[in-house]
Amino acid sequence: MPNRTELANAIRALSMDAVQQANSGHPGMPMGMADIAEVLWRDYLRHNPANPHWPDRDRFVLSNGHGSMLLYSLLHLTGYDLPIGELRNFRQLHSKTPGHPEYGETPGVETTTGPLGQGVANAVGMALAEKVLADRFNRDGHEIVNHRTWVFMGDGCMMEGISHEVCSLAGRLGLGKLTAFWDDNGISIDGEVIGWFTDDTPARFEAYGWQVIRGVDGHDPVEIQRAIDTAVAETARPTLICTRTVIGFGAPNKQGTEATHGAPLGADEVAAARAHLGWSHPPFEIPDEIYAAWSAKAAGAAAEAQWRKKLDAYRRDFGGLAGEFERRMGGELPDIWAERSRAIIAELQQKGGDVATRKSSQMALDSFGPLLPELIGGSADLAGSNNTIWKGSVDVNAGSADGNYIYYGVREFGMTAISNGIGLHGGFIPYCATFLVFSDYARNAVRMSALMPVRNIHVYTHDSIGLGEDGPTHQPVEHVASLRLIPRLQVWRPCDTAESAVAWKAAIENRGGPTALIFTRQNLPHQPRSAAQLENVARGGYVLKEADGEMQALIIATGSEVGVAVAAAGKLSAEGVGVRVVSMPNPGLFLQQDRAYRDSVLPPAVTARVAVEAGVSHCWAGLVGDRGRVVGIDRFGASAPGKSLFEHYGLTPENVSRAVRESLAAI
Ligand SMILES: Cc1ncc(C[n+]2csc(CCOP(=O)(O)OP(=O)(O)O)c2C)c(N)n1
Ligand SMILES: [Mg+2]
Repeated sequence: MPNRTELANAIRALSMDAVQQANSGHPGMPMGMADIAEVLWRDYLRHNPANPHWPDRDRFVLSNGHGSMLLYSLLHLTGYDLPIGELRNFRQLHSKTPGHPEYGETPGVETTTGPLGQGVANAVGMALAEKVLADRFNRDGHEIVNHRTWVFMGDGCMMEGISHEVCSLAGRLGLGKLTAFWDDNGISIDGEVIGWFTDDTPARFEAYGWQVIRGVDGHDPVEIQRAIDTAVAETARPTLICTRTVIGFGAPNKQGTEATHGAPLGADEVAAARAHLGWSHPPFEIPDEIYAAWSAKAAGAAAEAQWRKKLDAYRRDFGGLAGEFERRMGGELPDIWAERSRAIIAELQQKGGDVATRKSSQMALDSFGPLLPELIGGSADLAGSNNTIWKGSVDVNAGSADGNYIYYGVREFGMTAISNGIGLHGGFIPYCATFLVFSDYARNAVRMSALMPVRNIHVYTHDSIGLGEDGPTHQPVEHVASLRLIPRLQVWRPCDTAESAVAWKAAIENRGGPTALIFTRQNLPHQPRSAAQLENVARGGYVLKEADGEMQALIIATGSEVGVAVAAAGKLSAEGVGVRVVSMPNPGLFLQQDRAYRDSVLPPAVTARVAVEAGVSHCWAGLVGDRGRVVGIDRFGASAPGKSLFEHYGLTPENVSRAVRESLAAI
């Protein structure tokens, strides 16, 4: 039986060899954290390599994702479907071993990491999801939800502000099954961190309400084991284990320096490390007895089988709940969803009413929410403004987590990345909210939700100058356009209650990815629609108002400008100009419709076109064409009542009609 050091050295060898082979990558962290990983993965982590999706598995997150070879080595050695050929192909096109761990690319990778600090935020979301799910489904003697979340983080994760946001909240929420390991190696890319990072990290985490285990030798398996035992014994607080390590451990001339962080060690140093570690095997060759000692296949299969037995017993006693648990973990919507959601949209269309779309959003939640116990949301301290609390909202807190509403505090980035983690965990449809202008604070987590992709509903209210007096700091101008730039992100800017409900429905049904829902602060007029028009909202753009008489021009509008467009069309009609109004709450989705549909909405022969949107104008150029005009806002807003700003910036029926006349004159 190989000893622990030899087992850890298998990680070191695979990591330095793969980086050397790729001539690119980060050997230092995997070599430094190998001993910690060996103890955690072989003695504690409950996982089944044959089934990476087993619901009650422990979650492991590599927040310092540059050390991806650590994770790939672990997955390979313990028996996941990640053959040695994939490690040889580290960082190559179409390999399952991308530069940083990517969700969906490699079996066993729970989240995409690399943007430092977000992994720990995802882990907080996963631990929170576990706690909420456990409080919902577990019954006396039937603990069907009982797993832990483990996360590795480096100095970089600690320095990133998001770690403050999320670890603070994790402490408040008492996430006792979350354990973080801080790779305290004193090094980041620019050198010894003493020049820029001298926080008292243990005291910081104690101040958050965490259990902190200080001064663990990250190369001593006995100390590591003792620390993990202490973490597991604590149920009310998350635990930070501070492990002192040597980056690049085992590379005799480079260890302990930034030289090992993100570059191949070089052939000479790799050879020297082999000699130093006593690892005599050629690259990518692992002796059978080391594979045997690492394999988690038998233990993993047994752990899952034992859990399945528990689930069977649960099903016998609580059949309905068991079915609900399986439905939710499978990501299926309730049977009644399709029919009821359609009916709800028809009812809201009927009901009418001039309301702010942020209120429409809440009406959608009030209607859809009772059908969806998996819906879990919150706002970054703007619940009353974002209207994220609906009549079925129940707070989640440390003592009782059986709820569906999270008070995230003023933590937009942390909230969004936590919400990604909840989505990744499974069993939930998460939403999170703030003012649209602060989507920038959250932006990289929005991007990550699209990159992975994971279902997460980003709710943004106060969507333009229309919010008024708070002024340009709070008035988004470029935000809708910039969200539309993120591949795969569905972006909806609805114009009234019915469109808002359709947008919510689409977001809920967007199982494979994220959606941004953009709502106003100010009231908007209700738009009448036929059943066929209502049906077409889901196509992202549709004819809202047909031209009176011959169609001479088109106006395309979104959100709060749809009412302006309708009024402009009315004015023009009175003057004998026939104008069609197209409402386009989701231009990206509209552009994915088939050509016949697109041409039926925007007939190519009609080249007099105006787009109107209270934001930057350039994204409409393609749809309006050479002869078209865009009424938008290509500068910052101002502090004044919203109505006067709409006039000041020319978002008026008069100005839009003028633009239509200009466009007509250009053809
Ligand atoms: C948000 C973000 N900023 C910058 C980087 C680039 N980067 C990758 S690793 C790293 C330094 C990390 O230091 P540490 O966590 O101590 O890693 P170690 O060198 O100890 O492995 C930086 C700046 C990144 N990946 N993510
Ligand atoms: Mg470091």
